[in-house]
Amino acid sequence: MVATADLDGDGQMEVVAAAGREYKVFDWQQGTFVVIAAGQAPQDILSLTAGCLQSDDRPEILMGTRDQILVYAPSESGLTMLYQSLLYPQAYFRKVSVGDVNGDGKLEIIGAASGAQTLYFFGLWTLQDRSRRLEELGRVYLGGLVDVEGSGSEGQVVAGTTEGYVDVYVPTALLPREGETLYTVRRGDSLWRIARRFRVSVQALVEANDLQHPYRLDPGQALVIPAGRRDTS
Ligand SMILES: [Ca+2]
Ligand SMILES: [Ca+2]
Repeated sequence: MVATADLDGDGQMEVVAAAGREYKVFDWQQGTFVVIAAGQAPQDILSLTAGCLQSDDRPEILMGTRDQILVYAPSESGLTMLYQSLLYPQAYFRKVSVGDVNGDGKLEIIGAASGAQTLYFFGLWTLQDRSRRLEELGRVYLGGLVDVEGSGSEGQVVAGTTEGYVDVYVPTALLPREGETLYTVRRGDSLWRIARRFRVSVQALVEANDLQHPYRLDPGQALVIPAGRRDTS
């Protein structure tokens, strides 16, 4: 399978080809395709596409494997893996696509996992320590799932199933947006303490995460911290 993208920003497309675990990047030079980089993914590459997740003009290469989604970016040595999702055992990400699903102007990754029969949404997210991670933003179970295509507009995703193509309703209000922070709940945390630390109201936290009374938090749970008066000290 192949994907094309102008990885080095010279105005000319490079071609990324993948077979098994191996990938190669080809550049058109003096009338012929020349291999300029090659490498191996941790598992067989089941899907491949290009998209600008971090900025408008420098595309990343996205790969789906059996258990996860990987994001590669051009580097001196060819392609370097920048981000990887958590492991989703036997999910089989057979199609990856990009689209601005939540309408914040930033692209999300949409992964169609034929094994899990689930559409997963991922975004590059800034954590409380300012590092970035490829974070799951949401998921939709869809029986017979085989394909997905993100459209560039809010909430619209078209999925292919064994029955044909369907428009998928994505609960976009629950997907975090640019400017918000993801916080991973630690042992001993309470909503009140988290709200105080990030200088937001408890009510804002409850609404941003659609929490139900009595607001029990589990260690490891991801919370969206709404944009606004965040502590930047
Ligand atoms: Ca190029
Ligand atoms: Ca977006």
